[in-house]
Amino acid sequence: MTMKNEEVAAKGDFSAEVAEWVEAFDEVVASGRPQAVELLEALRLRGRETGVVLPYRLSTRFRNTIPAEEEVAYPGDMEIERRIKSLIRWNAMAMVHGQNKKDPGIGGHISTYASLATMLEVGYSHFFHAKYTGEEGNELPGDFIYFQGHASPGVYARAYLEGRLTDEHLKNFRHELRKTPGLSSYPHPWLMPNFWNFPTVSMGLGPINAIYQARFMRYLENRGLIERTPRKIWAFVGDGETDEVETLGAISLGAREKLDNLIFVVNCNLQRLDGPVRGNKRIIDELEGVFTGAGWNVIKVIWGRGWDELFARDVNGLLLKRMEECVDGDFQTYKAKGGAYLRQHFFGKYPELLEMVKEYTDDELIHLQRGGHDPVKVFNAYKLAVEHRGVPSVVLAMTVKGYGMGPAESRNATHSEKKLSDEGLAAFVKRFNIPIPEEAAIEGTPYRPPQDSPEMVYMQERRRELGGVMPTRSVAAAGFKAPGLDYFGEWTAGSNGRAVSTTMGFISVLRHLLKNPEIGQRVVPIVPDEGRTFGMESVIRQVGIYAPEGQRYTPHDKEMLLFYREELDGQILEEGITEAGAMASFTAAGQAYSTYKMPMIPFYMYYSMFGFQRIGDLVWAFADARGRGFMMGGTAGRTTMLGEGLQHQDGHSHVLASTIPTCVSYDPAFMYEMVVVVQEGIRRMYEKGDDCFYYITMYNEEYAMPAMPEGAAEGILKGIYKYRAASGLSPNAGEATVQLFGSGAILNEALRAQEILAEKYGIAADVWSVTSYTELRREAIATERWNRLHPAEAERKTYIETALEGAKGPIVAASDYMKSLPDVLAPWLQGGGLQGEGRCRLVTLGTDGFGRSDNRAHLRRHFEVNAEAIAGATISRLAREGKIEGKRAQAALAELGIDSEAKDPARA
Ligand SMILES: Cc1ncc(C[n+]2csc(CCOP(=O)(O)OP(=O)(O)O)c2C)c(N)n1
Ligand SMILES: [Mg+2]
Repeated sequence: MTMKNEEVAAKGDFSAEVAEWVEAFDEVVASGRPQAVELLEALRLRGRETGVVLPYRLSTRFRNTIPAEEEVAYPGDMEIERRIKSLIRWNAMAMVHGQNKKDPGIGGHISTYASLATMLEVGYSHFFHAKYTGEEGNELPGDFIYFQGHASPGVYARAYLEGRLTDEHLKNFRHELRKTPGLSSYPHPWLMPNFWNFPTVSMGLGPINAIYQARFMRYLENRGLIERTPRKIWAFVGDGETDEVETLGAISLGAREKLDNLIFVVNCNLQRLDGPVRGNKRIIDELEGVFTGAGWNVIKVIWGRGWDELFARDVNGLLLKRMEECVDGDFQTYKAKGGAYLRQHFFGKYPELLEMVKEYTDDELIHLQRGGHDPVKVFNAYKLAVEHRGVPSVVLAMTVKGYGMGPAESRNATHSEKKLSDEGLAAFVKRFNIPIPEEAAIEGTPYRPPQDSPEMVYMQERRRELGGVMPTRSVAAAGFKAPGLDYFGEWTAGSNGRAVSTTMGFISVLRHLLKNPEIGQRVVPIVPDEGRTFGMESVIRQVGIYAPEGQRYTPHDKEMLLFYREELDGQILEEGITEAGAMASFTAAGQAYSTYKMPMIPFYMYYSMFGFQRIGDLVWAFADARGRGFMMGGTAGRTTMLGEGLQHQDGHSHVLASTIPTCVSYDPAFMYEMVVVVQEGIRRMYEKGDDCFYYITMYNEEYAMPAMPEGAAEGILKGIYKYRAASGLSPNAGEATVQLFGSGAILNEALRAQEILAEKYGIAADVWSVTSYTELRREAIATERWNRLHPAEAERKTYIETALEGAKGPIVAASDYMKSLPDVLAPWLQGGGLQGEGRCRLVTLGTDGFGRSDNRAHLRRHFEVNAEAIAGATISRLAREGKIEGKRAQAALAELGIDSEAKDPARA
C-alpha cells in the first residue's frame, strides 16, 4: 500500500485492495469531474449487466454540498450586514419581550427568527428582488416570499429599521384592536393587506401553496398572459413543518414540471415545539433523501466556515465519521451544554480529535457555527439554488433554535420562550452590541440608528439595488366588466323541457364564458381528476389541458372529436387526484389580481364531499389571502349523489362553507339561479373588487330547467324568493296556509309535496326556493346587530322577515343538507304553534347522518326529505297546531308510506 492508499483506506474503512481502486478514481476526479461521473455511470451500467446492483442511497455524507474550495467570496460588507442583523434580532426580541411584559400571555415567538436571521438577511441583502430590470432597462416584477409564519417578528423588525413601521407599530405587536394600528401575529393579508401576501402560519400550507404558485407562474407565462422573468418563489419552511403531509406531499410536481423558479429553504434547527424533530436520527439526511428522490436539487448547508479548517486537517475522515455517529438529539445536547461538554463528549471520543482542537478554547468550540448562521455558506447555497436550471432547489440549512438567546439556545422548551430574564436581555444587547442602556434593554425598547448611520445607508442601498422593500402587497387598479345577465340568456330562458342537471348546465356556462372575448382568457378551470364526472370532455377539447411539455404522445382517442388534449398553452389545470393541490392552484389563481396584477377567474370544480371537510384549512387560508374565485361543489347533496354511499355523499359542505367569513355560498336548484349567482360573482369580485369568493353546489340529477320568473334575481342573490304560490298550482287554491322551503335538487320534492298536499289533502302551500340560508342569516344578524346597537331608532326588518311578509302558517324547510342549515333562520321565523304563538314556525327536514348506497328514491325516503316526507311533516305540524285532528294526521302519514317507527337516519 502506498502512503496515499493508507490514507484512503483509513478514511473510508476500506480494504487495501479497494483503496487502490479509490486512489485510481481520485486520479480520474483530478482530471475532471465530468469524466468521473462518466466513469461511475459506466460502472453502474456494467454492474447491472453483470447482475451487481447497487442499493439506492439517497443521502450523502453529513457535510456541506458545496466544498469550501468552490465557494465564491462574499460580495457584501459582512461586518455591516452582521450589524444590521443584530439590530433586527434585537428589535424582534424587544417587540415580543416588551409586549409579553406589558400583556402577559399575549404570546409571540423569538427563537424561530433567531435561528432564521442569517438566512433571511443574506436573502434581503443579495437575493430577494422586489423588482428585476429587463434587458431594455424595463421594470419586471419581483420574487414572492413565503416566510415561516412565526418568524414574523423578524420581518417586522426589518420593516421597522427600513422606516416602514413605527415605534407605535412595534409597541402594538399582537394588539390589533387598539386605536393605533397594530401588527398581526403572523402573515395575514386579511389583517395587513398592504404588507403580507401569503398566509403561512398553519404548518404545511405555505410549502404546498408555494409549489403550486411556482406552477401557476409558469402557467401564466406559457399561456402568454405574463412575461417570463427571472423571478423566484422562496419558501421558508420549518424542519418540524416537514412532517405535515402538505409540505412534502406535492414536491414531485416541482421536478416533474421543471419548476426552477422555486426554492425551498428548510430551516433545520432540529427542533419543533415539543422537542427534537428527529432526536434519534438526522432530519437533514432524511430530507435529503426525500427531496433527492423527488428529483430536486439538494443543497446542504450544515457546517459554518469555522469547521473548514478542522475538516482540512481531518485527513483520515475521523471528524466526519464522528459527526455521522451523532444524531440530532446529540447535536442539540452539545449546543445546549456548551464548549467544555462538547470537547469532552464529542471530540473526546477519539484522542485524535481532542488533539485536533487542543488549541481551541471552550468558547471557541461552542462558537464553531452551524452552516445556516454563516453568511458565506448561505450566500453560496442561495447562489447555487438561484442559478440551478431544470428543477427546483432545496437548501437544507442547519441552524440553532434560539440562536443568541444564551441559556435558551437549543433547549426543548425554546420554541415557547417569550421573554428573557433581565440578565438575559442585558447579555443579549451586550452580545449583539446594541447601544441602549440596560434599563431600556430590560423594558424591551426598540432601537433604530439614525438614518444616515452606515448600517441604515447600506441597508437602504441594498434594497434599492434589489428593487425596493419586501414584503408589500398591492392590488391592480381595475379589473374588468362582468358580462351582463343577458349574456346568459340561454340559461335564463330555461331548457324547453329538456332534462339537464345543474352540473351539465354549468359546464355549458363555463364553455360560454371561455369564449367571451373580454374575460374568456381569464377563466381558469381547475379539476382534480373529476372532469369526466362533470362532463368536461367538451371543455378539454375546447381549451386543452395545460401541459408544460405539450403532448409528447399520440392520444389513443386522437381520432375522436373529444380527445384528451394536452397543450403547452392549455387552459385547464387538470391536477390529478389531489384536492389539496387543486386548492393550492385555486389559491394561486384567486390571488392573481394582486400577485400578478392579472385578475384571473378560477372555477375549481370538485366532488363537494372532498372540499371543505378535506382541505378546509387551505380554504381558510385562501380567504385570509383575500382570494377570489368560484368553488364549484359537484355531485352535491347527500341524497342526490346516488349509489356512492357514506364517504361520498355530502350533506354538510354548506354548513362548513358558512364558517368562512368571505365565502358566499349558494345552493341553486335551477340554471337561471346558477347564472344569476355566477354573473353577480364576477361583477362583485372583479368589477367591484370585493375580496370574497363563491361556493356553489352543483347536482347531477337531471330535470327540466324552467325559465327565470320576472324579478327573481334579487331574491336569488339575497337567498329566497317565492317560486310557485299555491295559486300558481291551481287558480282556485285559495290563500296558502303553509309555506314550503326547498333548496337545490330538493326544491323539486317541495314542489311535488305542494301537489300532494293540494290534491290529496286540500292544503294550499306556497313554495319558496331558498338559494342561501347562509346569506339570509348573515343579513339577518347584521340587521339585528344594528338594532341592538341603536335601541332608540326604529327597528329595521331583516330580509327574511320582509320576504315572508303576509306568508301564513308553519314553514317546512327541506334541503339535501343538514337540518342545522335551515335552522339558522329560526330566530326570525317565530310565531307559530298552537294558537299561532310561542313556537318557531320552522319545521326542518334534512340529511343528518351517514349516507348509504342506494338510489335517490330510497335515499330521500331514508333521510325523510322526499315529497311524501315534506307533505307528512306539514300535516303533522298542522295537527300540532290544532288545524288537523291528530288521528287523521297519523293516518295521512301511513297513506304517504311513512313508517313512524323507522330508525332515525341521523344515527342510523
Ligand atoms: C397546522 C399547525 N399545527 C400546529 C401549529 C403550532 N405550531 C406553531 S410553530 C410549531 C413548531 C414549528 O416547528 P418548526 O416547523 O420546526 O419551526 P421552527 O420554529 O423550529 O423553525 C407548531 C407546532 C401550527 N402553527 N400549525
Ligand atoms: Mg424547527
